Amino acid sequence: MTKTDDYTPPEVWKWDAENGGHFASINRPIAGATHDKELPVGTHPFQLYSLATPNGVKVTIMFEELLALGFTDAEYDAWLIRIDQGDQFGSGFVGVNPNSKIPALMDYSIKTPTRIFESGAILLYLAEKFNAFLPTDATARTECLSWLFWQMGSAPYLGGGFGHFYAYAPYKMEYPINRFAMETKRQLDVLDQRLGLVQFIAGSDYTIADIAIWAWYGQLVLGRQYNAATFLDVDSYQNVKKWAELIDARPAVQRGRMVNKVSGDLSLQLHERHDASDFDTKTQDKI
Ligand SMILES: N[C@@H](CCC(=O)N[C@@H](CS)C(=O)NCC(=O)O)C(=O)O
Repeated sequence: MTKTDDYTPPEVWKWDAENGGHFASINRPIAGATHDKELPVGTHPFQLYSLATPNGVKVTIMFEELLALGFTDAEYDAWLIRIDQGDQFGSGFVGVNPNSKIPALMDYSIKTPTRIFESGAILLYLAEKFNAFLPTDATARTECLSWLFWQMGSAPYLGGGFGHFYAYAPYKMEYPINRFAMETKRQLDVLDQRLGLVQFIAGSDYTIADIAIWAWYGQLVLGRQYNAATFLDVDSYQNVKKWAELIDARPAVQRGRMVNKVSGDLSLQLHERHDASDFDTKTQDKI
């Protein structure tokens, strides 16, 4: 194994703002707003402040699925938060999510407008509010929530661990890449074994657990994350792959993926979403 042993931690860690890496310019060891900036508010009951990362698309997919089911009260405005430009540190955004991370949601449909942050909490909030994509039977509901929380606890090893060291760190380091590739593959095997037994993660129905897990692990096996499909041999997880393709084909998933997207094919980028017709008229190839 390649070993780099030229670093000895100092007695007390100090912030080195110039430490390189993909997110060096936005990472900092303190919380709170860096500047005053109010958030825009549109006309719909829900105001979403987000970006089409895996955590972001969980919520836009959920909204599009709810609207596809006919829940007109799930209409939403999706505003773009450019995390590479520090929008998550504006005072308005920090008011909705003190953790300064997308996605963040305001529900104005109730007497006391309510903020919801953390993508898993947002999925659960919407599922309970509309009584959809969450089983009502107690055992099935518990299974669904176990997998939802599994995703929330597991994905940081995939994103913050594997993805960071494989794709974003300023140079390649064998030890962390090995450690997090092993954990990511173990997690894929957990899913592959589960999906060998059931059609959807929580059982026979498509739920918020599928939406959350697909956003990370489904997109990983579809080759959309970190350019790592070959390295992780994602084709060896055939049950995950078939499930991922099934979900990928859902029209609401395809729409949800477009919202707040700022990279790739221009016809699939809808920077802001304020109306269902925006998908036909406001993608980046048309404006
Ligand atoms: N556990 C959080 C994670 C959210 C998260 O990490 N968001 C990232 C983008 S995927 C972000 O906003 N990063 C900006 C930053 O770290 O400053 C959730 O699921 O909502």
